[in-house]
Amino acid sequence: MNLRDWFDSSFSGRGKAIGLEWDGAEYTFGEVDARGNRMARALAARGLVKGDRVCVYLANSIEMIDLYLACVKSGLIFVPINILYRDREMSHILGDADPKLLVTAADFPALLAAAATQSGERLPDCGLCANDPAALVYTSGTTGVSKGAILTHHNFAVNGKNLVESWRITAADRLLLAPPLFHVHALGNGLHGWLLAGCRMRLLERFDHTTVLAQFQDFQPTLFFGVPAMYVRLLDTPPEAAREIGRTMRLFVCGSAPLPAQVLEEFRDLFGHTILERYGMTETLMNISNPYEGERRPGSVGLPLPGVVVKIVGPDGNEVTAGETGELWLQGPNVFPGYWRREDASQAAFVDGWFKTGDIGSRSADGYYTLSGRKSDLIISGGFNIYPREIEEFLMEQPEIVEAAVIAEADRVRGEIPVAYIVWREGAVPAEIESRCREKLASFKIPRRFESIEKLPRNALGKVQKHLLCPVS
Ligand code: MLC
Ligand code: AMP
Repeated sequence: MNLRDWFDSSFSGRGKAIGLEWDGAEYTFGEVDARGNRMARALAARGLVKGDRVCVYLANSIEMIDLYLACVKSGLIFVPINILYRDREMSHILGDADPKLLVTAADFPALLAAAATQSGERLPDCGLCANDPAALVYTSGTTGVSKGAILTHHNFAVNGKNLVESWRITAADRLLLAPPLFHVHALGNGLHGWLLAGCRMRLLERFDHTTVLAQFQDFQPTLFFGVPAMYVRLLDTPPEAAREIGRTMRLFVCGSAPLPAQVLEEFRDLFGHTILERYGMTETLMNISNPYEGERRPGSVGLPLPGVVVKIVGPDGNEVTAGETGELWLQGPNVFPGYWRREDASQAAFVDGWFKTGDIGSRSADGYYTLSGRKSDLIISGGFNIYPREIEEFLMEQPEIVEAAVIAEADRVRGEIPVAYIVWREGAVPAEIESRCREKLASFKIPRRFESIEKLPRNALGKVQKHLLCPVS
């Protein structure tokens, strides 16, 4: 099934029901649908046709939803770009995705004005197939260069159906959505869950820990999706307010990075809810989830979602037995077909039809999966992925730096933060190194400390031994 048909059947009969709250205003599903149709016509008027890429560099907003719906409805490929990215990071994506249109906040008023002159009536059929790409979502590869994961209508539809059924999302829910729509967490789970279930959603521009409590109190959601850093922030909620929120909430879901068992337990004491932890990836959307009914096991990501097949493979390429550790390989209708225009990387990502996640974990005798690490030195900070090599390459472009290594350090709120170890050219330690990083890199990638070191520890083959610098504790 393609998403357009599915959204249409979800919209039908709900035209007058309030579907969206954004920036203090309410919108019916009929208005959300018509806005998408108008935007689709405005894009068509600019000459965009099925298969063209639309890069979108926007913070969460109703306009981002308009654009997503417009793309889905007309077979355009939606390419969200992390709003925290700077020119250097964006230019790679723009070159690679080769879009017909880039939409930023600056161009938005003109596009919106054009959309306002269009009809909101149902669009003509555009011959969509289930395997047509709906989005390219860029994910930093182990090489430091990001690759566009092609996500089809079918990938998103299967994922959405799985989540709506597994997490019992219904039209009666009230979803408070705070994570950024440029990642699959908010896009694939939040936006699709909302549209497929036909519930009411209040969209926030971002998770701001100073105002989110007031949002909970005012909106009284039943459903919340967050990364662990958000749950750590919510632990600061005064006990009485937390209990009050807990009374109207139905389900808190967490993912994108490991949720420490202690946070799950402290959260349960405070809010009276056991967070449901699940595991996903840009390339596969959601794979494994703790059950809605049944044991939500602290420290575990749960059981495979319907249709997802998981095997754990040891270093010799053979499947290991329960309790043993190895790399998680996956198959399922949620798994992406490959990377955009990267045949080499796509081939390297699969073995005999199995997608190699790069995540290390084990399965218990009763079928629960636990993740214990990653094959690459990927750092996940607040749910945002950071490939050390990208930062190291930038640092080594600085004339004062001989070499640099970036590693993860444990952080109470963000899980991990990047720290740089730097070998400086003699006598040169520029104070402005941090501001140079800030100018060129997304804020979450900026090393939180710069440690000077005489030389980097290397093994006999010359490979940097990062574990000797400062292990994540
Ligand atoms: C973070 N920052 C933002 C921002 N999010 N700035 C603007 N808009 C946003 N949406 C920046 C701030 O500028 C700041 O930079 C730093 O991040 C921390 O901000 P903070 O206010 O102190 O926030 P904090 O309480 O630390 O929480 C950060 C956070 C953010 C949790 C809100 O990390 C976040 O939104 N994470 C969600 C990431 C996500 O959705 N990942 C899903 C990937 S998909 P500075 O420099 O001032 O410190 C995936 C698959 C799966 O992984 O399984 O889901
Ligand atoms: P991304 O490439 O941004 O989609 O990030 C996907 C990665 O996030 C996965 O490969 C995991 O390493 C990590 N991840 C997602 N959910 C969890 C979780 N519940 N626990 C631990 N790691 C997770």
